Amino acid sequence: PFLLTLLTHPVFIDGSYWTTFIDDTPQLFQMVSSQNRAQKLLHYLADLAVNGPSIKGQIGLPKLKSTPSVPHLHDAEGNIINVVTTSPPSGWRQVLLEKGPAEFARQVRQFSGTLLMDTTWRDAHQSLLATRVRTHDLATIAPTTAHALAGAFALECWGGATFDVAMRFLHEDPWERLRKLRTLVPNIPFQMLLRGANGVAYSSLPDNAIDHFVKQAKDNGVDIFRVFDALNDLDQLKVGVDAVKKAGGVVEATVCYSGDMLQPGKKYNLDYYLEVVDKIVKMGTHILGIKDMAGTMKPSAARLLIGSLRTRYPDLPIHVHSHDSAGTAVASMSACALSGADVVDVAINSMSGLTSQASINALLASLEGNIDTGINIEHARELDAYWAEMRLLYSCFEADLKGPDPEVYQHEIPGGQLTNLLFQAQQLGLGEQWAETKRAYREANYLLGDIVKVTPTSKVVGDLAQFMVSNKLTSDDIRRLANSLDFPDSVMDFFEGLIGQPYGGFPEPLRSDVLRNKRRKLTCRPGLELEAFDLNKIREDLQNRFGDIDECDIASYNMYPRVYEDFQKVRETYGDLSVLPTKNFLAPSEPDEEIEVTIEQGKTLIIKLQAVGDLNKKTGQREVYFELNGELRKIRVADKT
Ligand code: 3PY
Ligand code: ZN
Repeated sequence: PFLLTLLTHPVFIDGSYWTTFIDDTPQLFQMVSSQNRAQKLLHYLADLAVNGPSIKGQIGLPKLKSTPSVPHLHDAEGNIINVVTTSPPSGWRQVLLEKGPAEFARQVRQFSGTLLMDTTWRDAHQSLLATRVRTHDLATIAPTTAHALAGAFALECWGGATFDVAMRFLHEDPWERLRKLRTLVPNIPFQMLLRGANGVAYSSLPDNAIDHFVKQAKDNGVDIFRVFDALNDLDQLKVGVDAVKKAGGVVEATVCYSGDMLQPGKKYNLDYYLEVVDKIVKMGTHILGIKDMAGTMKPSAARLLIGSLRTRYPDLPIHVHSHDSAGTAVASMSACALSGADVVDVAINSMSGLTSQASINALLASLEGNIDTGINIEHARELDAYWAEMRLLYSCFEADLKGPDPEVYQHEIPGGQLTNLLFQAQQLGLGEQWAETKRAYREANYLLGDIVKVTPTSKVVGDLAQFMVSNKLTSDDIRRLANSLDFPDSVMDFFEGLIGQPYGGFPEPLRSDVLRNKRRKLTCRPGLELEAFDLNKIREDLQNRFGDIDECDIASYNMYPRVYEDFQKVRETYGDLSVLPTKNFLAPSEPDEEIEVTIEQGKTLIIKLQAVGDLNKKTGQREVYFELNGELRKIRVADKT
């Protein structure tokens, strides 16, 4: 019918289409492109109907069968706030936009209470749901969040693993996510997690690629950059810090907190942290970040560390991050707030606890009467109804973790990795080996010299632990046989120095035995050895291969060349999948279920799966029948089951 419309259009008949057709009748070309987009989406839905879920790491189907509903917020009189037609109250972002990073940081320090950062859109789902929360679900709750958390210091919504996972598994453009959320949340600063000289990748990139990436992040909506290095290697950290300074962002240079500093003989003790922070302050930062990625900062350690830093640096804003793996995050964040921290991290209740952050309402309850946070307690509670349903929608990515892990003070596995390793053990049916994996992780850490563990060093320790478990090797075996074993690549990279220099140096003779004559021993930061990327050439290559690309595509390609190429291929085949409701992205639709898909503002498709045809034994294909806006469509897909 569409072709017919086109050919019988008057401009075709009178021949004037040569010169003015596109200009005069853009609606027809929009029709071509939306028909095309609809067709591609039907292909995805047909494939899902025939072959079932294909998202890696997905086990089974979502527990929620409907679309989560958006809760209402109420004002002090009990009236519903219309979050779409009412602008959200102005927030800390307005201070930042009007006054700039330095004055923003000064005012954060001057705030009489303790501010909160909500991690629900990044670390919470990275830690609990394998980073699988999609833009669709973030955008749906964004206008409500802009109202409910208007007083928050920031929303952590980007960086860390979200960048890789968005493209690799969700087939979404992380930059589009950032821009979309930015337009919906004009009042709360956005924070991202930047892995220093690695950007959002797992190893060093040339410095010019980091500068280019950070500039795009800033220009597309990130305000505050939490920059860390996985070994607290300050040369590595400085690459990220300098990039943020150049881009004009708020710098939150961060020291990673490792293990329980109160245990006697710990390598990472108060003196260590004070020394690192002194150097970070000299480097220059708007805000100091303390990042407790395994949740091993006990309340008493929090009092000692934050109290000491507060005394030493009365004017420096301090922002603390932790995980609830040991079950103490609320107590620890509360101790930080009472010891003078300016900002602490929390997550919306249904996305908090376990390996995620402290629950926002639990922390608000603990601080009540003592410390102001600028957050409306009722609004935070009302917002939770959405995430309670959302958690069920993503249930197929959850590890079956039942409660706090008191062993975290021994194994020190970071939050996100803990659930990841447990999930893997459960899927392999090796649940009973879980205790052994944790023991091996602890041993692997000490073999490597008791290193700071967070992406990417946590992968080194995890890989060595799994290598030990699967080959039944003890620490003594590793030391004894090091010069004849084939270690995982990540372990080789670590010992070569490709991840940076650990505090106290590499363990010897293990390093020499592992490396033998296979790898060098780097003594400088790896980025110094990398040749700068030729961004003009990359731009030209990508344009030739993929057509319409922008600076953000270049930045994506620089971080993850293979993942970006695959992402482009999926886009070519299925179009923009981020528009599909999550239930229909993850699970085959029910017969006659009506799927409403808004492919652009004002353009909504109503799709109904009608039937899946019999297998054609000759072609190995099935025909899948849909109704698309009332018209019958037939899609043929290969049956791969
Ligand atoms: C990451 O690097 O992705 C982290 O979340 C570290 O905590
Ligand atoms: Zn974290």
